[in-house]
Amino acid sequence: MTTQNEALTQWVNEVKELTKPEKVYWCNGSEEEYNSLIQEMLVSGELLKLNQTSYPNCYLHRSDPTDVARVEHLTFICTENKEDVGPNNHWMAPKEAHAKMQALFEGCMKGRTLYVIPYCMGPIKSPYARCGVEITDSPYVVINMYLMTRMGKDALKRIEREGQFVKGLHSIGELDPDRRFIMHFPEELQIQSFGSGYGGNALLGKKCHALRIASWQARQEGWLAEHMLILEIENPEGEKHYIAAAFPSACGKTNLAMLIPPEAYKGWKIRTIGDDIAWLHLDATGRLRAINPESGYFGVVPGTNPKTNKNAYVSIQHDTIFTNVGTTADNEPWWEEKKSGEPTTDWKGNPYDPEIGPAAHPNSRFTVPAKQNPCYSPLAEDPAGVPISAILFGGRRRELAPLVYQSKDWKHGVLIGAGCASETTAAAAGAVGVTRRDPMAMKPFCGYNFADYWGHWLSFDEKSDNLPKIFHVNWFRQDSNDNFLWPGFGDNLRVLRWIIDRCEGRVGAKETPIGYLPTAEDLDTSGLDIDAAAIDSLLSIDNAQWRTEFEAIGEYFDEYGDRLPEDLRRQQQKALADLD
Ligand code: SAT
Ligand code: MN
Repeated sequence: MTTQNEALTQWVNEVKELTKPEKVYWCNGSEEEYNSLIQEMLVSGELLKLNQTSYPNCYLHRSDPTDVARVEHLTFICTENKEDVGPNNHWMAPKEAHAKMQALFEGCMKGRTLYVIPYCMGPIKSPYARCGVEITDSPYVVINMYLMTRMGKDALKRIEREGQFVKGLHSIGELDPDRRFIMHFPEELQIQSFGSGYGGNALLGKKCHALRIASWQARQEGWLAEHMLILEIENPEGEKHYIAAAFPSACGKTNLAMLIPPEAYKGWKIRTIGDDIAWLHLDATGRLRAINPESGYFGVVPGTNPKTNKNAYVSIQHDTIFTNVGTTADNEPWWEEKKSGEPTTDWKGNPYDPEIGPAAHPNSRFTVPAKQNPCYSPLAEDPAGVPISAILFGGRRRELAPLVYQSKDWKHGVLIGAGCASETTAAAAGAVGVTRRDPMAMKPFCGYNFADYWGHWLSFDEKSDNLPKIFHVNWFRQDSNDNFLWPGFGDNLRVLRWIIDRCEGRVGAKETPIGYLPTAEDLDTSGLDIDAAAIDSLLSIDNAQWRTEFEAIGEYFDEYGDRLPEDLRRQQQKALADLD
């Protein structure tokens, strides 16, 4: 396969000159191609066969132990003007970044195959979908891109028709943490990633393209590229709603998107449109419509079991790539909280010893085609996307944030999103469990200055009077003994029910200084083993704590100086005044 597109041909030739691969291979995206890459990787040892009787077509990849998560401190946005990336990003001048990357890429593919992967983010016929081409020397990247994106022939055809595509250049280099950079050039629609083979650092269609570059384009073109799951909720009467929810990495987006209704909710159905990224566009009626740019899930493995997420558990019984899990004596994949089997080997390939650490890395992942999900919604293929009724923001907060509250209006909702904070997780290298600001769950992913981003969000208020309602949820409240107050998982449907009832104006709420909260009667807790005191903590607010919070949010906004939208500052000051 080659191409009619001159810009693409020229770029591939330039990269070939620079990186000096032994071979160049154009991916067509066929199943045969996928299977033959798997065979090659089994021979080279990059993949290990798992038990083919109990886990047919499942394979294990062990990363370099120093390369198991995103590296935010090595991720840069490179624009002419430093102010354009804001204090929320690391910046490097494009010239300097190009020189640095040029030196790293020089000859880096000697003896290796250069793979050209044309891909499409979003349903191939969707006007909202966007294409890119990733060049990589990692067959692991190719097989993951096959599962996560629409890649190959059809994507290339679309690129040839449209002429425009995002250029992503990736090499695993020597996997040296000191020679590792993830660079984004939004003004040139380019991504360059060197020195990591791991997920978000290497599968360039995902965070690099579909969030960092796309968020930049979305601002220019009037849409939104967000770190959100998309789910369909159908009540027993057959009424359907679509909800988009932004939570940081490893905070339960996949679990919520695949929720199984509890016993008491017979007749309710949840279907998944997406579990990580949403692209949102206003339609002719002023509704926000969402597509999922991805076609697979790259989900956190530990904690997945038939109780917490049966749909994910079932999805990963076959045709799945596991990265950095442990294994059992009969070579099945094993992870913490799997609730069956015993590990014998850990994620590094050493004999399992609980004294040394967990069997599976806390950020170990499965890669699986979305269609293997028993509750996959065929609407994930709809070129027009789905109309969103409610947007949820949230994160992990052991204190402060109640179970759920609704914003007073759109602009107040933008304040709620912008003020979000969450405890850090193993999805990124660095300390875990530290509370940090993570506006709209986009701290690691917004490709430009958050001040401009919030301004962009605020601007939708003028563009439509048919926007989704905005809510904040927190499944992670704990008591003083570190016990979770809310059961979570399937029972989160009780909260979603209140949310859609609010959208339809058929359930009550009490007005508080931070927004609308359900009363104990408004939220269905029937049949739950939860005492009145816990419900009270989940559904009430402490004014003094919230005053401290909004002061802290104000200080955080100060970092954005003059660029902070006045409207957002007004919202923050009003929120503070409302608490007096
Ligand atoms: O590695 S990824 O960035 O794809 C996973 C995540 O952090 O959300
Ligand atoms: Mn994510």
